[in-house]
Amino acid sequence: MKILNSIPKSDGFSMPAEFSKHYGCIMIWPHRRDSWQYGAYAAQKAFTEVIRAIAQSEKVIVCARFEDYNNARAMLPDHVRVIEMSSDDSWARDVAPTFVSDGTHIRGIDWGFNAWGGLEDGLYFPWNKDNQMARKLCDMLDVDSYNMRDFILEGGSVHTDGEGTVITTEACLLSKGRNPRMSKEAIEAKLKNSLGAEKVIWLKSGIYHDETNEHVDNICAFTSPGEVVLAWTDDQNDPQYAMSKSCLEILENTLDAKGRKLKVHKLPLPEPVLISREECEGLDDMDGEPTRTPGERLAASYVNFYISNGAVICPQFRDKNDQKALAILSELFPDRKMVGIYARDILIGGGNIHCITQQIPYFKRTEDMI
Ligand code: KQY
Repeated sequence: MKILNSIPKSDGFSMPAEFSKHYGCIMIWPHRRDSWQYGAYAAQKAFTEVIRAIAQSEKVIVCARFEDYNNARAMLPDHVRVIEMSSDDSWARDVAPTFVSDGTHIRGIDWGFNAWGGLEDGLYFPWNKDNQMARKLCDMLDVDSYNMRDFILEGGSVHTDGEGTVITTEACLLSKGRNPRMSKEAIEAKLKNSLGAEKVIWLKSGIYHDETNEHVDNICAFTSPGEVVLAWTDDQNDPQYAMSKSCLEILENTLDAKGRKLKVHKLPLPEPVLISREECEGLDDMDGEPTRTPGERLAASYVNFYISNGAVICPQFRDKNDQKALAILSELFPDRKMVGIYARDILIGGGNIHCITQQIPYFKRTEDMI
């Protein structure tokens, strides 16, 4: 594995869309007791359901800490690979590499990770184990790794159509805790050069009360080139209404890199999901501040789905819109199975199914690889 200081776009590499063919998926076994209630047992069950669903159509590699290896190995099917790796928490989308491809080979981008805002408004300290994961995973896969640790970015803050367009949010990428000395123009140039893109669409905001400073992967996602889903509510009294409406206006009035007008499909939101007192009591206090308070609204959204080779794995909230969301997605992904997974125990941690997964694009393995 080489550590590269060149620019992916100049090297002919770009980020493929999530809906193109995968080699597999990386996930991390949940363990952190201030993220996952009651010792993370319920989260481990929910992660296992997600892993099983993804593993039906692609390889899944699960990183587990030394302390968790035996339990993870026992809970997961044989065809899921479990490897020992240190981590601070379990958000593979944000700490595993963002993979880029030249059509034959892949390389991983190793962004700087500071727990969604560092000492400014980050969510835990320290985060050094998470920050090392991308490079270690490239080493494990024997793919070269771009050293971009001087630029703070999480995978959940960008989506691409694989045809030159990237979508992100200003609320996240221009936040004070990430790259405060960079202008919007400089950040846009960095995204284009790293992800091999021509156009960046900047949404203003994401999902209300999303503690990542509103990652794009909870509000908007590409379903095919030129088509996106947008998390939506018709309730004008909900603070989410103005946020989603502003995204809609931007998406409807921007052309993508290929000059197409985007087709926007509204994906309804569930009723607000509030954390209960009992759930809060199951969260350890590790830094003198409670992670959550009873009645707090969680950032629930059906947009936080994962597209595997054979299925779309979508969070469910036991809400009246669960079936509606699956029906809309099944129209947009006619060749994939829809799998709904009850995801409250993932949501309590602060993200959802997309946030705990990172796809590895399809590539040809050479013989001397492990
Ligand atoms: O990508 C995400 N949504 C991760 C959120 C992490 C929250 C930590 N409690």
